Amino acid sequence: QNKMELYMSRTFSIIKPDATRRNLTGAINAVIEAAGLRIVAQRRIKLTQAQAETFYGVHSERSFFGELVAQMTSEPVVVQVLEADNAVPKYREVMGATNPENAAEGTIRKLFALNVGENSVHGSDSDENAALEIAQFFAEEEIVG
Ligand code: RTP
Ligand code: MG
Repeated sequence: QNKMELYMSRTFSIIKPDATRRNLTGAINAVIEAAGLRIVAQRRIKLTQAQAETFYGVHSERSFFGELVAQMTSEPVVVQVLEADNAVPKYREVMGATNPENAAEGTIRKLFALNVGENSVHGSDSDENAALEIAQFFAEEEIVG
C-alpha cells in the first residue's frame, strides 16, 4: 500500500432532484472530478419517503423538514461515493455554502443551486456521518476505488 492510499477517505454525495431535473448530473460530476474527487460508486434512484426521512432524521424537528423530504422524493437523485484526500472537507468546499447566495465563486451551489432548499447537492458533514450514509445506500462490493 502506498502513501496516497493510506490517506484516502470517502464522503457520501447526493445530486438532488432540482439538479437531475435540469439534466445537470454530468455538469456536476465534471466539477467533482476537476476538483480531484474520484466517483467510486454511483446509482440513480428515486428516494422513498422512509429513506428521505431516515437520511435527514437529524433535521426532523426543523420547520423545513416536510418541505425537504417532499423535495428530495419529488424526482430521481444520484447517490454517490467520492474518494479523495480529506474527502469530507474537500467536497464541502467544492459544494459551497448551503444557501447559494453565500456560496463562493466556482462552487457547485454557486454555479447551479436555485435556492437554500433546492441547492443541487448533499455532502456528508463528518467522517462518521459519511460512513453511516454510505452504508445506507451502498454495499462495500459496489464501491470500487
Ligand atoms: P446537506 O446536508 O444537504 O449537504 O446540506 P448542508 O449540510 O449544507 O445543510 P444542512 O443544514 O444539513 O441542511 C440540509 C438541507 O436542508 C435544506 N434546508 N432548507 N429552508 C431552509 O431554511 C433550509 N435550510 C436547510 C437544504 O436543502 C439543506 O441542504
Ligand atoms: Mg448537512
